[in-house]
Amino acid sequence: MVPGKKSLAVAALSLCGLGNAQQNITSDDYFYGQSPPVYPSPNITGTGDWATAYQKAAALVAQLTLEEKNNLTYGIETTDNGCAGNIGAIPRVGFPGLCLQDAGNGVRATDFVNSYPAGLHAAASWNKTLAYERGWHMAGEFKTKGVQVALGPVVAPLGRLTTNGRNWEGGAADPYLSGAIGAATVEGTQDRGVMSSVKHFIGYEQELYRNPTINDAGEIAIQSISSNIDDKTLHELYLWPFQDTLKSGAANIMCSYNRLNNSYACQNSKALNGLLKTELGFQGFVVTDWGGQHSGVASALAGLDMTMPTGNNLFQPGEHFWGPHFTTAINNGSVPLSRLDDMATRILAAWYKLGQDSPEEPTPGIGMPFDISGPHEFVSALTNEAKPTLWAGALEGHVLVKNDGALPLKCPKLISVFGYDAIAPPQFIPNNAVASDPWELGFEPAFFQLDVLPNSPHIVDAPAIDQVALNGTLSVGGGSGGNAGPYLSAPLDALQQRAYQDNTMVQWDTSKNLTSLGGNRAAEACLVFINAFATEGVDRPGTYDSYSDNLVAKVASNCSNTIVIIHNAGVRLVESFVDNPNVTAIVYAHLPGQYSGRAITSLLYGDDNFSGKLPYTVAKNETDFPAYWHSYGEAPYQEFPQSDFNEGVFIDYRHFDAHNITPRYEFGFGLSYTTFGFSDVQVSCLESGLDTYPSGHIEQGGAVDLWDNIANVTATVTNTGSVTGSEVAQLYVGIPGGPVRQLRGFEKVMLAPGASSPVTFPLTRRDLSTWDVVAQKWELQSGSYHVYVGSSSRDLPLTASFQITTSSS
Ligand SMILES: *[C@@H]1O[C@H](CO)[C@@H](O)[C@H](O)[C@H]1NC(C)=O
Ligand SMILES: *[C@@H]1O[C@H](CO)[C@@H](O)[C@H](O)[C@H]1NC(C)=O
Ligand SMILES: *[C@@H]1O[C@H](CO)[C@@H](O)[C@H](O)[C@H]1NC(C)=O
Ligand SMILES: *[C@@H]1O[C@H](CO)[C@@H](O)[C@H](O)[C@H]1NC(C)=O
Ligand SMILES: *[C@@H]1O[C@H](CO)[C@@H](O)[C@H](O)[C@H]1NC(C)=O
Ligand SMILES: *[C@@H]1O[C@H](CO)[C@@H](O)[C@H](O)[C@H]1NC(C)=O
Ligand SMILES: *[C@@H]1O[C@H](CO)[C@@H](O)[C@H](O)[C@H]1NC(C)=O
Ligand SMILES: *[C@@H]1O[C@H](CO)[C@@H](O)[C@H](O)[C@H]1NC(C)=O
Ligand SMILES: *[C@@H]1O[C@H](CO)[C@@H](O)[C@H](O)[C@H]1NC(C)=O
Ligand SMILES: *[C@@H]1O[C@H](CO)[C@@H](O)[C@H](O)[C@H]1NC(C)=O
Ligand SMILES: *[C@@H]1O[C@H](CO)[C@@H](O)[C@H](O)[C@H]1NC(C)=O
Ligand SMILES: CC(=O)N[C@H]1CO[C@H](CO)[C@@H](O)[C@@H]1O
Repeated sequence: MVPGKKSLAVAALSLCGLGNAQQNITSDDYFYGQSPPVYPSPNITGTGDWATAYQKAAALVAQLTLEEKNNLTYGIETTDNGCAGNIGAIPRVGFPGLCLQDAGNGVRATDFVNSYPAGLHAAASWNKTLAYERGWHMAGEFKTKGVQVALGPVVAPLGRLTTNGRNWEGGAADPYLSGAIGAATVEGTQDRGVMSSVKHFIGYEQELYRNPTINDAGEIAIQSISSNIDDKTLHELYLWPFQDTLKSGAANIMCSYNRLNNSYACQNSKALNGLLKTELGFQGFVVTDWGGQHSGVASALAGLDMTMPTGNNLFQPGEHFWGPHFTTAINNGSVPLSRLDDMATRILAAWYKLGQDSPEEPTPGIGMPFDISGPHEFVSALTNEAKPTLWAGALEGHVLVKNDGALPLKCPKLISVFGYDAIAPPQFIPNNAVASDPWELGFEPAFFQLDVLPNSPHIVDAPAIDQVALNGTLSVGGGSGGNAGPYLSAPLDALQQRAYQDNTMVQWDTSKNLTSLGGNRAAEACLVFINAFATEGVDRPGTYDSYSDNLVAKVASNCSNTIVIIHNAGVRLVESFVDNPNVTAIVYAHLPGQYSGRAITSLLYGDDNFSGKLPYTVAKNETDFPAYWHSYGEAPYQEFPQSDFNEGVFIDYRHFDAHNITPRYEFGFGLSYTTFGFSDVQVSCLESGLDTYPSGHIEQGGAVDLWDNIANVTATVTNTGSVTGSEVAQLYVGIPGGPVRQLRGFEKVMLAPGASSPVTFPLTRRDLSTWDVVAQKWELQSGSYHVYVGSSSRDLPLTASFQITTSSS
């Protein structure tokens, strides 16, 4: 394919005209027109706090030659600096280049860095301060290692698909929670002078068919999955968290692999020129996901600014899109020079805005681990100052969902420990650049019989894997979101350490085919560690597996105090054992990072209190979820697989509420060793000034008056139990005409026994509006707004309501 072919949306054909579908679709011409054309690509304007950076960037770009400007837009391959992506230096003007590196759990593919709790774990903490600190300390390590752009955080996938293999990287199946945690992460990261690359823009909700499938002749046989999303759903659900991170200053956005309304996300003009650069006023640059570019001229005109890892077509070797030859398209007028100027200005403005022009900025490049010839040999990013955040982060993402008095453990004389997930994996040797995350290190699970086969003919993008990581405790998921820390605290090791303190005896059997039940002595508590694995490149084959369920059943059959701990990289159903009277406690331990064992031990013994809440719904049955399996290519679209987001905004708890389905554990749920009471709900709402929108003034993040404070809800939380604990007070709002209720505020407070604290939830215009597809703007609704405050999406003891009247009604 030559650059520019299949570029603009030209014809408006509709899927409706297909009749009885006799004819298979073999050309993507058929799909043109489904994503509206939005051209030309908006220039950076330097609005808001981008003014100075924009001026500096424009001045530098004015000095650059065509080739130098072009060089800023595409990645170059190096063999010696270890970065996932590199932008070359322009020594003539003192620009040292950029290093772009994975990702969400800490610096990937190197040594002497920490392995942080995963995005899912951070979301389960519901602690914005902690998310900020996690971003800040992670970024310190990126900086020390010589990275300018950290390839995270993840706010897409949002978690539409229950079995998505990457839900653990972001993890909140709600745009408000995802946006709040994502925005705090961006602030922490960028305050440290490292750019966030918020990903993956947009509609990236399944791994199957995320990339084109190549046939034996080297041709593209199947195009990427198309996420077909209506305008209202896109705004109210999938764009929302991106908007929050842009408002927080995100300097970089990564466009995704999938197509959106059949147009590839990295050349979708409606998404990039329209939503991102016009409606949300984005000032920074858009980079492709690695290999996400599928055209040259078309992607440039649609708003793409940088391509990675090179300008070559990764799917058709020998062909190129951008790169050294892209200047031809500028010289012959296919792409206006002003577009290239804008790409270069956006990239350099982001660089100036983050202060990366400082002489203190480390040379780009992390160096190859243990490679003494590399530029950064033996650079340790490990510090004492990061430890409290790693520790708090590991603790707060654990969610206790069942406790029949089994926990906390009280100086037990004898405990038994079971399960493949209790022990450290057999290998941990991060001695080369490619084998330096758990997936590549061999923490991967062994194959065994799948319990639940996905409803798809084949998995094309990665080898099929099983549901569990059998080889040892799961502290992080697989793929580019994972990384390896300096050491790993496994549960059994930490429990043994704790036993020392109490003179406890520990029995264990972590053999894969449990052959004993811990000897002949009845333990006071039997701890069973199981997991639910997920990795990039493949969706999960299910959300429960009979191997682990049988393991729990076997232990519980002979132990009346069986405590189940699940390291889960996504939703994990528990129906086979949740009602077993011998299963006295269940913990969703998520993916805590390197302090995993110490954290769960401290929580099990009550040295620290549980304070996490589920950032997703756990159903009683998989059929209760609105979108459980991924979509695949069905005739007549088998070459162009389609995923229709027909459920609209009704994912996760919005779906369970709308259809009155009782979940096993609802969104927002989590127990503590203490109890909390809620009282004194009050609402104050502006009575005038509600019709001024839109003012027309757009800064990065969108129209500035979307962030006007329209109402406040206040309440009081009291610790009614006997130990100190933290509660996440949650605010849900029912907007007239919208879902029953949607999360619109949360505050986590720590309280001593008997203590009370006020909580305030400020509500913005956007929080209280719905997206009007005709007016193309957010609109407050006239009518009665219902307000709910409590400890989960279904435990909401406080209710109130207030009226909004707009003149348009
Ligand atoms: C369309 O594709 C399906 C599945 O590959 C095949 O069974 C069918 O025969 C094809 N129809 C036509 C008209 O080619
Ligand atoms: C996708 O198509 C829907 C339905 O026509 C439309 O509402 C929406 O704006 C389109 N979005 C994009 C990004 O093309
Ligand atoms: C971008 O700026 C250039 C230079 O001022 C101008 O020629 C071009 O028309 C602008 N593009 C848009 C879309 O405003
Ligand atoms: C542009 O990048 C290429 C590839 O790294 C390099 O060979 C060339 O010297 C660069 N050109 C300029 C003018 O810096
Ligand atoms: C201009 O150059 C581009 C890139 O090589 C090519 O795709 C396009 O066909 C050329 N256009 C003209 C009018 O020559
Ligand atoms: C594992 O357990 C199964 C059934 O419980 C049994 O049939 C099998 O022989 C066991 N394998 C080993 C190696 O003990
Ligand atoms: C069950 O536990 C008892 C102690 O309560 C022990 O004597 C017995 O051996 C255990 N059964 C098995 C099958 O391990
Ligand atoms: C519970 O455990 C006891 C042994 O402590 C055992 O006798 C009983 O059968 C178990 N019950 C179930 C439902 O497994
Ligand atoms: C869900 O329901 C189906 C059909 O009744 C059943 O086969 C399956 O085991 C159930 N899943 C769970 C987790 O109970
Ligand atoms: C919300 O509370 C803040 C802080 O107390 C106050 O400044 C603001 O005016 C309040 N807004 C409304 C709409 O009551
Ligand atoms: C939230 O995290 C911060 C930073 O780790 C911590 O200081 C604070 O205590 C946490 N908040 C609650 C309520 O637990
Ligand atoms: C790296 C590693 O130890 N992998 C092992 C995981 O477990 C399976 C099944 O027990 C082994 O076959 C692998 O060698």
